[in-house]
Amino acid sequence: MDKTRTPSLFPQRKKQKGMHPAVSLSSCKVKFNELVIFIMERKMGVTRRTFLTQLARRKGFRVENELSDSVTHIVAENNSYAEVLEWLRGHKMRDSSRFKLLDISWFTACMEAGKPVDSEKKYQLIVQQTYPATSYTPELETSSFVAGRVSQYACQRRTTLNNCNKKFTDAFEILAGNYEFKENAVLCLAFMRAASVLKSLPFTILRMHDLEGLPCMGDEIRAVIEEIIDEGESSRVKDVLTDGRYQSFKEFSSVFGVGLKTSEKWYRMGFRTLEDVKADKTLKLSRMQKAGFLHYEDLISYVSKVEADAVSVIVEDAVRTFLPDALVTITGGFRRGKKIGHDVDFLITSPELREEEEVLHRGVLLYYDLVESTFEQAKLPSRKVDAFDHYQKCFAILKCPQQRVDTSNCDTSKESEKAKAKAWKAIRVDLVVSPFEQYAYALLGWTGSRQFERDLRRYATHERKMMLDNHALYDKTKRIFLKAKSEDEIFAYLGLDYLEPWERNA
Ligand code: DCT
Ligand code: MG
Repeated sequence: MDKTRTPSLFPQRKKQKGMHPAVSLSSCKVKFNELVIFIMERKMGVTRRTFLTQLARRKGFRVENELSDSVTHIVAENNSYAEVLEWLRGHKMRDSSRFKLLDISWFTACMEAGKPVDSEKKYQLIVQQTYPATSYTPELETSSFVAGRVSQYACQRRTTLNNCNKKFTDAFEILAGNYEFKENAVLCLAFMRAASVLKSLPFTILRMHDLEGLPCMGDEIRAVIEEIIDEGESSRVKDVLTDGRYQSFKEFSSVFGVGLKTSEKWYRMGFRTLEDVKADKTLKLSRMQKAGFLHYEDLISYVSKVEADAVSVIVEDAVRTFLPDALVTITGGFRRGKKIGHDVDFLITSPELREEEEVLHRGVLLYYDLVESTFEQAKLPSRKVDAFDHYQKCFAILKCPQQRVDTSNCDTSKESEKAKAKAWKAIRVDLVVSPFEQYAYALLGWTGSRQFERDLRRYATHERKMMLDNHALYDKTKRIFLKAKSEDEIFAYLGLDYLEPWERNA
């Protein structure tokens, strides 16, 4: 179960009134004199507040109905630090330092323990004051943060591109990449998950204490963080970056069409660099790899937003020639607000969609690898969190007119001179065609990030007994497919708060 949710022991709304006889202050013996609790009704409602008050009193806690001078602990639910302060000001309480301002999770922990638990940092409503100058954003100043409430699922965390912990997440991603090259899926995932958690934090980790209460922070992860805090860098990351095998795999897999299997094969054959590979004229390359080598320089340089927009125009024009009412949507990183990407992803649909194959048409494509649709109606969603979908899709390289940017006083190297001379740039484009009824699922699946998608499926399976993939959502309890017209509806079926695309950068 998701540990961050309030246990069902404390219902959000008590339906039957009078289940517990009213407990007055005098009828319960106070066992814990050292603290006096006040529960804020704001956003909680009177019924739930009464229920919690009575529960605490029965367990020997002193809970005041009014915000009197004797109160030491204020408990709030779904209120940010700023909201609590505002509320206190409205009640003529200017000095909030007199109280501990605590999240409901502290109260829950006390009830479970049957005694006061330490009001440690993870339960406190606080203003994060640890932003370094570079990542400080004023809107975060007023937000509240409760570490114990950070979900283990990326789909329950709002993750924007404002990463305050890049120093750590970059290191984790290098280590995860190395574990992937070594086919150690468990450690690869552990580092990816930890990176994803840190990306969602509204503050920078400055000391080990800051990790308290956060999910996915195992011993290996902590050791790396500790070293970076103490030494400024990780010796493990340094070792990986200077490791010959890692360097070769990194170089090999930078070629379009080269994955883990080919990298391994080339390494086993004694190749160490792409120059070695190219020098072997007997080596058989796939069509994709040949295109990858041919357009290598263009493809390893990032695609900018300006270029992505230009590609959009080309793709839309091309698709509309065949399907005048087609809906062409940018997905992937650009939909999540990224300014650069390794490719541009598109989802294409139309209420009129019949002959799909016409959509994925040649014309402007320098290379394309067409994958026909393999979708079967009424087939259950895949169980695998990383499974690929069955849409007709096309991994293509598109010939895109160079987007002129003023580089007059920048780079004058030979390479850039060569690039300027070329009127076009090769850009990797993924085109996916979905039937109109599956559009919402396809959009959600192709927007990413990968970690977000993995956790969304994991969440559906483990928390909701549902099966989700890029085509459908299946409720195993009710044994029905849930139809959705928008991403909103899918979040709602899963009982999740809606996350905007730019909050899915997990
Ligand atoms: N996707 C996924 N699982 C995969 C591959 C992709 O769920 N194994 C989804 C999530 C992102 C989307 O498809 C597009 O994939 P990429 O282009 O690889 O990712 P991106 O987020 O767009 O990253 P980049 O900016 O590097 O293109
Ligand atoms: Mg992409």
